[in-house]
Amino acid sequence: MKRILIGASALAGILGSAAAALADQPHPWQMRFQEAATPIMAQIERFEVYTLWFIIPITLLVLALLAYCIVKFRASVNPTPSKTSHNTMIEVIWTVGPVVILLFLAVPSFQLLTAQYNPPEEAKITIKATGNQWNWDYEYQMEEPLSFNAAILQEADRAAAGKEDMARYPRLLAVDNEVVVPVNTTVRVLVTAADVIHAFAMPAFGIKTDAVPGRINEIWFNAQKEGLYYGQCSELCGKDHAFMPIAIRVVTDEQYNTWLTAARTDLNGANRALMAAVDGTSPVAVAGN
Ligand SMILES: [Cu+2]
Repeated sequence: MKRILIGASALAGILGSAAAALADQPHPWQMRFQEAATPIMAQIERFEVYTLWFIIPITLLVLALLAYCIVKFRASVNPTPSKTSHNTMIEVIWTVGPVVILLFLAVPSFQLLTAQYNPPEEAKITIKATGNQWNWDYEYQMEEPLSFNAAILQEADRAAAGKEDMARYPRLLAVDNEVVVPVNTTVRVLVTAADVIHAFAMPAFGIKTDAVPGRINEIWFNAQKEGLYYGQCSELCGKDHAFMPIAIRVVTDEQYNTWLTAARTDLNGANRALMAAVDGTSPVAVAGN
């Protein structure tokens, strides 16, 4: 018995650490959101649960009323149907009730919407993301700008890129050049497109906005957990719409600064050095010891 318990707790530990390492990614049969990495996504999750407290009772109430009416007022036991057409009390209740419910939903909903558009502080980094058919251009807007293209990681390039770990660099989500940002930093993303409408979406950050040619949409995030996060273009944009993922790597300030300096002259080298630094100290490696 004791052995079973030890085995079970070891298994739970392994599953727990594996889950932590992969918390930033979608997984098969996922029913809920990816784990929140920003305060906004946490707020979205809270609002979703809060909304369910209204939706579920209302659905059950309507279902119960329907069932009651179907049984009680069926034709076979009501040969002469009632001619009742108005009831003031019921009409007041079913007008005032929904209004009150909508108010309870509207207030936190507008609070969330306001928070999504108003970063609590001036963004420290501004990155412009331009959607192309079918990849993304990124431009770090600073005195000495840094720009690069990020496309889906081709299976043939996996080994050369050092991205053979399928758990960390999943098929259809991994890219050749990730966006790199420091943890606990407010980042502004200016989203636009060069050809057709795309959409920049990062589920764990709670951001999704259209990338429209000739327009700039502004969003922001403040990732509070290091890791590699994946999103996808979320607007049907042509035949390779499903093949233009978005990958953002959240690292420490120090790792970010080292990467940024190196990336200006050698992006590939900077990415390789960062991967060695980050993947070497990952939760997976620690759990394996
Ligand atoms: Cu697209």
